[in-house]
Amino acid sequence: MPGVRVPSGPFFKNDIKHEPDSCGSFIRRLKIKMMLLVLRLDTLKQDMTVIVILSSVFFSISVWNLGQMDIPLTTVKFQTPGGEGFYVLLNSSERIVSVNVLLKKTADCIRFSAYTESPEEFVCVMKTGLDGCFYLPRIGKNIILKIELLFDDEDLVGDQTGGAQPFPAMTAYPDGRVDAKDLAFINDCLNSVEGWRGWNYMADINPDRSINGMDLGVVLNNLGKTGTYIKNLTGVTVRFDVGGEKTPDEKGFVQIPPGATRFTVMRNKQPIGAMVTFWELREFSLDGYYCWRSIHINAESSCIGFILGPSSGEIAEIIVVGMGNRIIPISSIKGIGIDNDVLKNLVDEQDKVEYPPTYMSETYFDEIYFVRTAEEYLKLEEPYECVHPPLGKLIIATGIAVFGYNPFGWRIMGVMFATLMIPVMYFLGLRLFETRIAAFVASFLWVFEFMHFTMGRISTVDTYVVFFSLLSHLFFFTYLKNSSKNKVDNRLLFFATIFFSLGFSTKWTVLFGFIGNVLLLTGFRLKGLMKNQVKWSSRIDELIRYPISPLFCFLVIGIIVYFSTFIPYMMVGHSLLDVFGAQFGMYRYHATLEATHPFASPWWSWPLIRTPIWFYVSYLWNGMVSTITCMGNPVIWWFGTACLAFVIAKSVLKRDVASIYIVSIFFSQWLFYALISRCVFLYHFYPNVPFLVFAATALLNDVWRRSKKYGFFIIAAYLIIVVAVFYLYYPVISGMPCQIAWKDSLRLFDNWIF
Ligand SMILES: [Ca+2]
Ligand SMILES: [Ca+2]
Ligand SMILES: [Ca+2]
Repeated sequence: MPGVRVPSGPFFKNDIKHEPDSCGSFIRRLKIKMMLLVLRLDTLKQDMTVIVILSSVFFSISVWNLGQMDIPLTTVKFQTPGGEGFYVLLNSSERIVSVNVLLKKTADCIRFSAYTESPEEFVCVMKTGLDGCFYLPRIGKNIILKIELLFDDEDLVGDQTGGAQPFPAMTAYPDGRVDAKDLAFINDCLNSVEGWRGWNYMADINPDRSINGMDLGVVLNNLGKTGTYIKNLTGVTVRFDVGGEKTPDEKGFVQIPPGATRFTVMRNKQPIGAMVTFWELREFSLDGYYCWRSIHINAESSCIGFILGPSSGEIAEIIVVGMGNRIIPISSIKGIGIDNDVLKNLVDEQDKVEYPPTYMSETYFDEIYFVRTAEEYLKLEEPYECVHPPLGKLIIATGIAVFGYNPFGWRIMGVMFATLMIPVMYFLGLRLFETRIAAFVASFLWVFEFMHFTMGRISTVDTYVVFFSLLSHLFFFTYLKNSSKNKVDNRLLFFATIFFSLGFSTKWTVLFGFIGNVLLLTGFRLKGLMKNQVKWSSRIDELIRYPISPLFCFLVIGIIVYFSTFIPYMMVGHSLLDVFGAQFGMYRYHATLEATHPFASPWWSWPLIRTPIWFYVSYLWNGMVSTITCMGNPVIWWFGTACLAFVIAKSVLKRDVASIYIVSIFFSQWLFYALISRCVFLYHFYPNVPFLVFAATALLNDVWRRSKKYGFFIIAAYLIIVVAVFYLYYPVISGMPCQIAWKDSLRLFDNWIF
């Protein structure tokens, strides 16, 4: 590296020579070895070695549990005003804890009502006349009826009670004989009307919503008679007064059409008497993008039915979960007004299901927008998310194209770019401080920085933003530094502008840092011109010669780059006019966004890590949890923030270019957020975290310069603490399952919710 000052070899040798012998030969040998190790950082070959080692470390710890590659992918699409549905049958009646639905995509929500044959959902029982007719009870809209038994024997009319099993939920049901028990039952209910206390639908034999002498008369008429009920329900249908004849499902359930008030049970088109039960439906409304949603059932049943409300969406898989998180095998799935062949996709990939789910097999936080939009770009569908320019989503799409549509594929490009940031940090550190130890410290800290790690693994676009902005800073700073030595290299400015425009094509926020760079560049140039040029006109001429005119030319190229990232947007059927319209749309979105969020935090609180963002949680078994929080490594953030004071002092007192650069870019990228009224999050601070790292590096580098011996141990101690804290927090920044007690012990403040 030309122009880089490095610690010279003899300095160390002298140092080592003067060590007192009392240190012991082992420690002395160890010290010599460590010093030699550091000395090896002296060559470019060692630059690459350090970069490769640090990058490999980061890549390995990021990628090994990034996400599954084999996930349920066959889906069923629903687009319906409601009414259809399906039911799943189990091999036997089991205690069902929950049904879990893997939503592939929902336009709004998938709404449905679910039912089981559990006593908790039983509402009432009634018996039709021999003609199969009865009114629909006034027990709420959300009910389903079930045909239990049939009878075609007139002698059974009036047999309303006295039964034992198999209907544990019901207090009154027939036993096959009309006797004194039935008489007593009707007598008890006498003189009540529907809805009153003591009302029982079973007692209303003559169906007129009141229990009176007529009902009692029927029993008296048939007293002493016996008969047998028919359990075989083949050929049964139910006709409703609003029209439509429905066939019961395998368990006898029949959906009640809206507006119906009466019904008739039929067998082979002939009315027949029936005992009918009514069950409550539970309503659910689910939304999401490739994520699991759990429906609490807690019932004993061998069947679970789903009746769709007005819905639009796609479901990938459904599992039934029993006690102890066990996935209960589904024996079959049947449609209610839906072809059975279509529905098999809901239960065909049971072996690929991770339950309880973790981030390994589903989307979390803003992935629901970015993965979705990336997938849509790949399929040339209308992109869902349009509040940021397309480049970030196109990069995500590249990963999906190579590794397939799965959590690993969604996230791998983020890890790649997060890894590539390590060499950028190294070289920016080298340029800023001109020592290899500083380059090493900066890139080492970057490996173990929480936000860099967490944001690198989530499939959002911030990693690309920071990568491009850092690269842009690297070229800007090199240009600035060279031009202060009167070596103007416009190629550097070109790359600085291009990387800025790539960042700008991902998120507009890189503009803040770019403005900082341009102001700094102009300021430095003007300061130089104030010395050399006397007249203002010639100063302005010079200023236009550079940096303004090359910057302007490169910006034009940058604008072309920016708009070319919209080509895929045009490929899905948008005109150039739409592309311009999208610019205003994006601006309007951010300018008028008034949403609030429990994990939003004011800009000034960011360096303190006051409000980490809780990205994901899934409670597993045995007190384990998979949780992901987005926060900073406190040892880097708090120390780095404190070191900023040192850097500010150095930039003011010593006019040190590197210090001025760190301070200017840090504050230009940060203070812009003071002007923004929309709700902002800790991750908006991400582009500034490298500068906290550089602030910490600046101080450590100074210590190193003053005393190699103490510097070495102070730096080593600091880096060890950083790694130790990273190790402690690894489960909660990665989502690796850990004990809840462990996770809770890491919550140093009440605001640290994860
Ligand atoms: Ca499937
Ligand atoms: Ca009876
Ligand atoms: Ca009656």
